[in-house]
Amino acid sequence: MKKILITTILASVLIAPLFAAEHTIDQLGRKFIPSAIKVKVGDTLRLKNSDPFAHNAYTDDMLNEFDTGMQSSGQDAIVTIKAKSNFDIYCAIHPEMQLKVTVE
Ligand SMILES: [Cu+2]
Repeated sequence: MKKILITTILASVLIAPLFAAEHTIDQLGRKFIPSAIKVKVGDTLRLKNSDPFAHNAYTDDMLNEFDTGMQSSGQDAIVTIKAKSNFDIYCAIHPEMQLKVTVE
């Protein structure tokens, strides 16, 4: 039983990246574009910054916690979806910015 479980975990860790998708989100005009996204565990979010000033994306979600730190204009930040949990991403500099993430 333990062997099957380990094999299953190993298989999902090894195979998951093959099916992982990258979703591009722009930060433009103090908005996340799009403002809502559906993703799967293992997918990555590429957060672009097309504004001429910095952003700092983060979430407080316990399972997917991250903080990109100060992200300069033109820089990309990559975030990997770690767990099934619906959460919001905010910008530490612009409180009005919000991105709804649904993990299917
Ligand atoms: Cu911002």
